[in-house]
Amino acid sequence: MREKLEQIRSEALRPLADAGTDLEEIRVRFLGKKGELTNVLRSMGQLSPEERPKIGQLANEVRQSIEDAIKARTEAAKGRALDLKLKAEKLDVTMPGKTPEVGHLHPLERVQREMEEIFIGMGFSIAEGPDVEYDYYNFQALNIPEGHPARDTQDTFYISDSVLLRSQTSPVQVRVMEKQKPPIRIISPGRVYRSDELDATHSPLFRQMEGLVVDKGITMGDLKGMLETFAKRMFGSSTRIRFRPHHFPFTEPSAEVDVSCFVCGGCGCRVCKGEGWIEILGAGMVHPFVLRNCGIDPEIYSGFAFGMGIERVTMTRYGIDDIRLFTDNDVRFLNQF
Ligand code: 2NM
Repeated sequence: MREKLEQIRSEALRPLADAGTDLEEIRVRFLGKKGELTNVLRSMGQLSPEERPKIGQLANEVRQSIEDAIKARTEAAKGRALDLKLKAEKLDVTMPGKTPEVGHLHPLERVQREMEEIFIGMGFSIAEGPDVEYDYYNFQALNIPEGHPARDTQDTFYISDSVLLRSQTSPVQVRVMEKQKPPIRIISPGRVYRSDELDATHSPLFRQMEGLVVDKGITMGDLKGMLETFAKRMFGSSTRIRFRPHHFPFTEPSAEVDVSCFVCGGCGCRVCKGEGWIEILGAGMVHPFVLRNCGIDPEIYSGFAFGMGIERVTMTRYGIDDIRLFTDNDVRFLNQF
């Protein structure tokens, strides 16, 4: 029996020296319920009382040595697995991080929001309306009847005889005046359409921001003061404004408004083309006919209105010389903002 035990010990330990051995298989084969060592222990009843404790002790030693060997092998295997895992998942904390690509607002959107903030700061609300409009709201209500020459300079795209793509955002203001009693203080930013040929300074689709204030006792002085505040906030605190007489069918009197060049301060440079002034908007006192068309009594109320192109303001602000850059989708251009 002694030899049998020694044989079990060497047979069990031999394969344990080999890294590929299945440890569980060894455990079951030698130490399991029907294992070889267990079989020997079961037959110990045949031994003499003197021999029994000695063989028992040896059997325990053999069991212990096999258990120890299996345990050592298990630990070693675990260590190896951990080594492999650590190697595979090695993290070099000194590596430069991957900067996530974060987009940003399109320059037109940015300038539009900046303009909105300035007007909101002066008590204006934002009004919106449909891009597809009735001829009535886009022209007739604004004192531009059929056959009026202003229809040529604001020629747009017609969906039918009476439905078109708006050529300005004034129809939004007509709709507000129809619905709301003065005081009214709104801006209407949005897309407008004109059947112009695309070139460096014209586009059949561009953005406008118009403004409208209607109340008792509103004067040209209110218009000037408000526009001056806007110009200073938009182009810098030393900016001055200048009114030049003009004609719009929907305002009387009307003016074109220039801002002093924010690059040269008025001396003349590349940005203002030597003028010292840059034209940025049109404005005037809302024509009494327009007020009346919208159900507002011009004997009681007066108002001013203004309109400007957002592309134009953005091009002036950043020295951009071609309106097509805004829609070319060239990231070399867009990433500069
Ligand atoms: C401009 C210039 C001058 C204007 C007029 C109106 C309305 F609806 F009140 F009559 N809205 N916007 C206006 C006046 C627009 O754009 C160059």
